[in-house]
Amino acid sequence: MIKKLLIANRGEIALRIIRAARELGIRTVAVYSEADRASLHVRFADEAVCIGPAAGKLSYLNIPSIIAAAEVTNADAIHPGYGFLAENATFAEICLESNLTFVGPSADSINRMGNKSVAKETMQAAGVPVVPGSEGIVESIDDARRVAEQVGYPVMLKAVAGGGGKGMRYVETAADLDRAYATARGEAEAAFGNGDVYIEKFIEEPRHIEIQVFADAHGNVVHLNERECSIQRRHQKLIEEAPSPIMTPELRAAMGEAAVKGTRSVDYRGAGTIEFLVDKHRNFYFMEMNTRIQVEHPVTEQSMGYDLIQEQLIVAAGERLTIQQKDPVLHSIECRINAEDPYKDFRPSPGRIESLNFPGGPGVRVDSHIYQGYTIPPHYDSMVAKLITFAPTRTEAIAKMRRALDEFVIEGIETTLPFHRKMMVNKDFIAGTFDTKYLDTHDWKA
Ligand code: MV4
Repeated sequence: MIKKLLIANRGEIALRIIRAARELGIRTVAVYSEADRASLHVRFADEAVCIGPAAGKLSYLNIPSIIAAAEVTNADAIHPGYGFLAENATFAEICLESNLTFVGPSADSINRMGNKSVAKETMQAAGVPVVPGSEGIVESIDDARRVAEQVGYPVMLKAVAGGGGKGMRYVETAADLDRAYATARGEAEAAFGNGDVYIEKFIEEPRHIEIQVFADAHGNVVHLNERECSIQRRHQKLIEEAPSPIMTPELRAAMGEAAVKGTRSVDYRGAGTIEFLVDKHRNFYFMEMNTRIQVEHPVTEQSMGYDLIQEQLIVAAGERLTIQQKDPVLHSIECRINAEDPYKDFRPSPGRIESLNFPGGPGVRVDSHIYQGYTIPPHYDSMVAKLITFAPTRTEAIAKMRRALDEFVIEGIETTLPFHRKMMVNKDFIAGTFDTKYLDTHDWKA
């Protein structure tokens, strides 16, 4: 087993990983930037090493500095968390060369899923349904026009180097294609240094439903059912739940089987997520594979009764999976509490937490790194807490969430708490009849 784990991250996920490691008897090393000296992950780890100035590029993305911290502390493994270096194939490779276990898939798996067009072809070859569109990238505007006519408008142009909504263009009709093709290529080139794009038929009013997968180094692959992630704003998820309110046993079996096939076909190891678009007829299409643990992993943990971070550490050490594929046990919902003002277009609101009360009681979990007197630095992500509830039914999980949101006090900064309080009494949310466009087309305050 791993003896000493370095956590190459900050905030709530760093704390979450320290907690999982400690329960397994694994020693922990925190790394931190100059802006994070007063962070809880620094206090709760067995050791802590400063790796650079506040800017992410100079600290949490600084590979030589992180590897040096692992070497001076004699760590034997690195957990990258999510964001930062979590899906950086070069980092995974350097860990391997430095005799450090990277808690995640191989550099090769990361690379194969990082190019979105290659990922799509790989999944299609494995028998996973994909959105009709170009075979690989479109080589020219003529190629683009031909494919778009063939699949029918509207279509989407997507950057092969993109993902999560970056480098995407909606194309309503043939008259818009020339301009959209040029801007998509230009944006992708500027953002990723790779202007290549591919085309897909546009799926109307889709839901974003993803399947959690897990694989060990012995050829065992399981799925842990779905998470519903359609409540998003500008491609930022705000509420997630497991199971999805639209799921049927048949659809779950079909999506789960597709996810396992896809995972097997890339020789995957560790925790991964297969993202699907689901249309109103409950057809599902592969979108992307995330080769990391995700922010919303707690809803799967609470729905299934497993510790996914511990499972990552177990399979990274070369041991067999200890979790089993099975139906969901409980319903779980997560609200992301961000330091943002929902009344001012979700503008960031960093600053000092003057007073704080976390909710508690049965069926309530808070994953957070904040404390009274803590100052949220302006340099990083605005998420300050995840509030998770779980109960036998969705109705009960929502009731618990309302009660927990009422107990949650954060003073000194603006947060998304008022948004969540409103959503938990929203009739479309309660009915489960929302798609990915919901927050961009409905005023949450109404
Ligand atoms: C789509 C789509 C409709 N049709 N692809 C957005 C995130 C990126 N991973 C892919 N996205 C979409 N791809 C086709 N062919 C609609 C979206 C989309 C979306 C997807 C998931 C969650 C929220 C979304 C919000 C707007 C658009």
